[in-house]
Amino acid sequence: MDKKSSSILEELNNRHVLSIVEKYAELCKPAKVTVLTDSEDDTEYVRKLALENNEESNLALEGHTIHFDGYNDQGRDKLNTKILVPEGTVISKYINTGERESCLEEVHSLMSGIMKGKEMLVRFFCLGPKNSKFSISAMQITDSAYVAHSESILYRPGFEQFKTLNGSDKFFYFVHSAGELENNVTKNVDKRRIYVDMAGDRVFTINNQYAGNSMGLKKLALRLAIKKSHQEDWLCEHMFIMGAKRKGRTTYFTGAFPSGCGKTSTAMLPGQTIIGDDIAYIKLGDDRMAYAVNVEQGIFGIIEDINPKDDPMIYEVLTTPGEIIFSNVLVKDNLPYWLGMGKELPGSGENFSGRWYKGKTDAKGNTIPAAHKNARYTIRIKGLPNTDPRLDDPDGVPVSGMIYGGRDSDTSPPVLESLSWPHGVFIGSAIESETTATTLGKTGVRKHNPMANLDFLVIPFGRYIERHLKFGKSLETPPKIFATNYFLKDNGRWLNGMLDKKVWLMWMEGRIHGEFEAINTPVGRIPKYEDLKALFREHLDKEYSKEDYGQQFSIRTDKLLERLDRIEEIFKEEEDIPDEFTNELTSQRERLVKAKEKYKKAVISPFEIE
Ligand code: SPV
Ligand code: MN
Repeated sequence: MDKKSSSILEELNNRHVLSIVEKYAELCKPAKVTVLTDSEDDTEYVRKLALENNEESNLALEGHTIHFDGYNDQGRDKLNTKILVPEGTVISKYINTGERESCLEEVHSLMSGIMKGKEMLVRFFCLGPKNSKFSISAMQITDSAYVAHSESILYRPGFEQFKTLNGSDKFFYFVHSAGELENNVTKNVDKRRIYVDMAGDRVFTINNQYAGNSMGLKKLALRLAIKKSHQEDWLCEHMFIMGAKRKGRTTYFTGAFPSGCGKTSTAMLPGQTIIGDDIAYIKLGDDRMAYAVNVEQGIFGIIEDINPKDDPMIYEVLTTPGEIIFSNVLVKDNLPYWLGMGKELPGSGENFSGRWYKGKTDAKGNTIPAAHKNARYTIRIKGLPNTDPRLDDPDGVPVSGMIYGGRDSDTSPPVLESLSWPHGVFIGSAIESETTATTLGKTGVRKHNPMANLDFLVIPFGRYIERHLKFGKSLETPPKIFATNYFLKDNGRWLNGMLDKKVWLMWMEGRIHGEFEAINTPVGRIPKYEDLKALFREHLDKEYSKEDYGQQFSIRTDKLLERLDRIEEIFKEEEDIPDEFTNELTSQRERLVKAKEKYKKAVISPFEIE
């Protein structure tokens, strides 16, 4: 460690920070340790280092760089992500755990000398806005300048805030190493480990580069924060935060969608404002309303299908100079290309498989696409044309609506409103989605994903649900809870256009302000045809037919009952599920069965419902 770094550390006057840095420098044996502050010079240092290391390369437009992750490191590794717990502890069948002592021993032994010849970077961040009761301090140790660079785009600087800790150990920390590299990507993916140490408020993550695995502040901190939220009675959610604009007012929504279900594109809908697209801390305000802050200040978004027609704003940003890290796209003549960008891709170039040409196959004989389905872009929110002015508000924004978005082709209507907060909690807990490429493994399998937070839960379902139920009760006016499904199909054909979600959002906004009537169905309240027709005309200049409405908003009782059976099966195996929740499930079933009898058919048209 050079003099400058030592004196930066001294400035913090925190023996916990000091001993962690010393411990991991000694264990990982980097050639050099560099400690960084919030200064622009230090940020620039990291940017340059990523280029010098070849973790990133410059693209044609000013500020654009490309980073590749290894061929087998293109999504979150669920199998090797473990929550460390004392021996004999089972959190849930769905939560992967490891015995704490032996896992710590294992990961520490794998970390021995892992940074040989590399530079260890130490950075400080603030999860949430600065000077806010929401926020959590976090220290990142990494040997990847790409990780450090991504974090300076995605997170608020926190060195100054660390000083205000006054020497306490109230912070999260993350130790990451990409491990040995081959052609600039992690070589030993078989030794990939992501161990979340709840008791130590820390995570060790090694032999990976994909940001969902490597970046401590994103999904790793989310897990630690969920534990904290349960100790302190608030909600820590896998949710976007956005401002819906209508009639000159701004109404704030949060939304939880499993990966690849339209979360970022909802948060970035044209004409609305964005606060965050991924993680929200939600607390009770002094006025007994729910308030939310974005934990992040940037977007690590899926780039597939971003094109001028469906996502005009992000497309514009991605094709304009400015600080952007592209990952796992196709690069040809220093320009990035991705799937679904609305133009023909070149037949060759460089991608996540190295030199790529059309028809190239991998070791297993599978055809390698031009760009990965989980290719991403990393940008700052500030500077986007639709940034909400309250992005950094330390008090957060009042939440009037919460949206749970699933992905199914044949069960749920495009939008519905829950009957109450507990019914909404039930709806959120029952989200299902077909798997996408954001995690490793097969795609297209229907998976249950409560509150889109399953991958990050570190406490039993029952307690998590109970927390939501209680939180609603503590509020004077709980947010209205809605469910969306953008993925209905008929014979393989999508029933909705990409931008139809704007109409659903406007309807939800209006419901919050008591402006539209709704139809009560067994599963919740749905829009009336005339209201949607007018909204389609006003916002998309589109004729919305009665036939489309009838098909989209039919109540498919059999399909809905099948889903209830699946959900019940899952929750039956969980301990301490609150009665209130079980009652919601039972009454939902009763309502569906009754409706089926009353209308004497399985699929009930919204025009028939009284
Ligand atoms: C998600 O998959 O939910 C993401 C990207 O937001 S990742 O960083 O991989 O979690
Ligand atoms: Mn996410």
